[in-house]
Order: sequence, then C-alpha cells, then structure tokens
Amino acid sequence: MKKKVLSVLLAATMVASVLAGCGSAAQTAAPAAEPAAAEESAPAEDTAAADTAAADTAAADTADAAADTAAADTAAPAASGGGTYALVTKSAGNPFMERMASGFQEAVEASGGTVVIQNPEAATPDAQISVVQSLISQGVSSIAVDGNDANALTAVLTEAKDAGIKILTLDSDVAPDTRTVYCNQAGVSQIGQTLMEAVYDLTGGEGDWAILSATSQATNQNAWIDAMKSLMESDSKYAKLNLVEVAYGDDEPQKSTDQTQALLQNYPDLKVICAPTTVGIAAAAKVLQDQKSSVKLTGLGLPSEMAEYIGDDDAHSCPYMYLWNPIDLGRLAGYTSIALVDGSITGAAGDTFTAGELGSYTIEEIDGSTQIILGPPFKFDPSNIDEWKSVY
Ligand code: RAM
Repeated sequence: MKKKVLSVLLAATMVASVLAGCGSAAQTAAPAAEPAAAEESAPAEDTAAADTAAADTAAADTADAAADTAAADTAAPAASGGGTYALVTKSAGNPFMERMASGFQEAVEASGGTVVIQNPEAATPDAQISVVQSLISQGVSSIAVDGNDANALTAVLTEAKDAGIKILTLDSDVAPDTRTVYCNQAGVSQIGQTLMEAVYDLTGGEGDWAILSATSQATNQNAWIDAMKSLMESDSKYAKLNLVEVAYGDDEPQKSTDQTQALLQNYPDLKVICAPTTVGIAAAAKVLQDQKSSVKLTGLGLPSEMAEYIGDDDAHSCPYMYLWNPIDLGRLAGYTSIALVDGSITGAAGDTFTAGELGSYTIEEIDGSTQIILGPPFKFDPSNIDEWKSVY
C-alpha cells in the first residue's frame, strides 16, 4: 500500500512540477500520499472520536480520489470565469506558509483564476490590515486570510466584505462572523488531544513541561493550547503534569531559539517542550540537539526541517511529532475560494463541493462556526520520516 502510494506520489509530483512550471519537488508534491498514509498510522492513542469521524471520512474520500486521479487530471471546479483570488499568509519567510501558498496557487491556476499572494513582513495583525486594504483597492474576488489575531482584522475584513469580496480563513481563524468559512487543518480538540498524549508519553506522565508557541495572538496556536489546558484540567490522568510556561517565539527562528534557551535555563527539571509551530519546533530541536539536552521535544513540524532531529535515541531531540499536508491546506483554501466566488457554495453548514483532486468536502458547523476540516494530523517518527522529508 505504502509503495503504491509513493509511486503514485512520484508520478503525480512529476506531472504537478510540469504543470506548475516552477518550485521545488517538495513544494509541488502531490497530495495523494498524505491522507492515505494518515489512515495507516493515525495516532493509536487518539480518542477525539467525534472530530476523527468526520476527518477520517474526508481522508478516505481524498485517498480514493487521489488514487483515481494521480495524473492530476481532475476536472477543476467551475472557476473558468476567471477572477482574482488572494491569499494573505501569516508572514514571509515561514516555510509552512510557502508550501501552503504553493498549493493555493496551484489550485486556483488549475481552475483558470489569477492568484495574488501576500506575505506580511511580520506575523502581526497590523501588517495584515495594510495588505488587506490594498487588496480591497485592487478589487480582488476573494481573500483567504491566515489570521494573526482573532479580532483585530474585523474592521478591515468587514470593509472587504462590504465591497463584495468573499472572505475565508485557513490555518488560523478570525472572528467567525467576519468570514464565510474556515479551512481548518484538523479538529481543534483532536490536535489538542494528540499533543497532550504526546506530552504524557514523553514525560512518563509526570513532571515539568513547557510550550513554545508562535505569537501570543495566533488564533490557531491559542486554540490548541486552550484545548490542551482544558484536558489537563478535566482529566485526572494529567494531574501530575506541570505546565511551567507558555513561551512565544513569534514564528521567528532567532526568537524561538532564544526562548528555548531561556526555558532550559529557567526550569532545570524540565522534561518536555511541546512546540505547536513548525518554526518553533525546528529552532527548539536544534538547540536541544546541539546542547545534547535530555529534554525531549514534540509538537507540529515540517518533516523536511525536522528529519535530522527525529529519533528514539539520546542523539536525537524529537522522538516524534505531527503535522498535516500544508500544500493540501492551501489547495483546499484555493478550491474553497473558487466555489465561494462562483456561487457553488455560500459558506453555510451542509454546503458540499468538490475540491479538485482532494475530493468532496462538506462545510460543517463546529463549535458554533462554519469550518471545513482537511483531515487528521499525521504522526512522523523514525519509521517514516525519510519517506516524508522530501515531500513537504
Ligand atoms: C507555523 C504557523 C502555522 C501553523 C504551523 C503548525 O508554521 O504558526 O500557523 O499551522 O506552524
């Protein structure tokens, strides 16, 4: 199964590279392998059954669709009318954002649309506000935003909506009533549960641990951290775990490095750092491994950046970590933008559409807001990291 998936991946990657005409193989890798592989090795300890059910369905759909359409010949949704589709990422220089943008671009261009990608200089709401203002002036058809704050973008996004622009979010949400739908990588409680289990496992169920997050306003990281804290409060299983600090590296490599060093200095009994950010985990992994620290690391990381740190022995800082396919998340947002603009969906719960080669998705009402869930998080460990490090 895995070999078949990988050969499909390679074939589709070649086709995708030709179609895209630019970018590295990693950036243009086909989505086929990710959901199928996730089915094979979804975290065994995962107990977030409600979230998982929907996510598994999406993953199964995707796997089937991918097998049928490895040559990337799936009919695109009806976007042929053109239009300009914007993506506003969290910030420039973040490889996760670059991969997400490549998927977004591929989906929109395959559907006949024009793409505008804006990477703010810093992961702040202010930087995103000025970018959105210029997109309103350009009269784009839609704006997909990776929110740097839950509420600070409300005024500018309302202005965009009033100008007739379709607004959606991906990766990190904004206030739900300022956008039509949120393309969410995986259920919030599912990610919280998965990370909490990893912390429990790596600490041996007791002792000091810390979180190294992105920015303090990041909606996605804050939601995952809240989910972890709720679990610690509600389940006596975690009673012996002591969360000593939530540190913020602002998705900047140097600040994340500095924050990791400070955690090591300030908490001599620290056992585990959980970094729910690809920038933070890569910086922390290097610090811990260079210092030959006994502190273990887990969280959310890009396999391409983390491969050298993943291992079960003392020489490696990260036994295992999780993520989802950032290229597919961008693709999903691209296809969702098109469907909103061409009117095939409105953003209401129950709306169903075909996201190109990703297959069919249905908008769900989750925690009182409309979301599309990409699929379950995928575990990367020594058994599979070499297969994934060249994919994303
Ligand atoms: C960083 C960003 C992004 C998040 C990933 C896991 O790249 O903060 O928003 O989804 O990590």
